[in-house]
Amino acid sequence: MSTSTNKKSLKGMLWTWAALTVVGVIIGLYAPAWIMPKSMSNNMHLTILTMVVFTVAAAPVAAGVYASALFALARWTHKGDDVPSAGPAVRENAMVVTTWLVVSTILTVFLLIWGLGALAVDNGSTGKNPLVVDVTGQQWVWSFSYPGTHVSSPDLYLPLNREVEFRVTALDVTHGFWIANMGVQVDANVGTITTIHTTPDKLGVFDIRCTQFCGLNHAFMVTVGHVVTAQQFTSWLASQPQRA
Ligand SMILES: [Cu+2]
Repeated sequence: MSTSTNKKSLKGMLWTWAALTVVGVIIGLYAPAWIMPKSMSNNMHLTILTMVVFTVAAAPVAAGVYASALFALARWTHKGDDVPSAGPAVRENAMVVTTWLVVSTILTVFLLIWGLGALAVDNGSTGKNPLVVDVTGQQWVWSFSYPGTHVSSPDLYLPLNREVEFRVTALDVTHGFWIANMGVQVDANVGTITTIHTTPDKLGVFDIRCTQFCGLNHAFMVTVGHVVTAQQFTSWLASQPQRA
């Protein structure tokens, strides 16, 4: 393959790369909010934002892979009695190799810093009078109790805009406590209490599911939770039977 053909191929590949990058960025900006569960907490806003940032950052990389694969299929193939061509000599090209190394290093370090930062924010407590909820998983139900109130219920009620500290444990086997709408997911282990925080910021109902296979009825270990106003929460608590 001549140098001019190579240059033409490379130019075409760059245009394909640029076009595919634009497609990837558009998908990254709009798809997460559309595909992921509706956000009902501060954690979930951060989770969706993290998906957007990571997808947008990955778009040029994925576009590069697809562009070179498309060109390898379309151009750099053996035709008739031609001498097979391996395409442009990429590995011997210092600029291509250096650019690839520098860009992928910057991307990886950026994602690492973002990930660690998001994890710290996500797991951190604001320390402002959180509502403590004890969560217990057992085959195949969840139960919730509110320390200081003697209330234990199969229903989870949370007041709006108040931080919640879930203290999660299990009675029989390992379960997984998952509120998709709140970006809350943690294993429920026997004999161990694991805490996780969130602040609900939308009124409504949400599903609570188990994410660890825990036996025959694992798939049915699902219940409904409610985010209500502070006033509704107080009256709900008062209406519950008091356990000794
Ligand atoms: Cu399960």
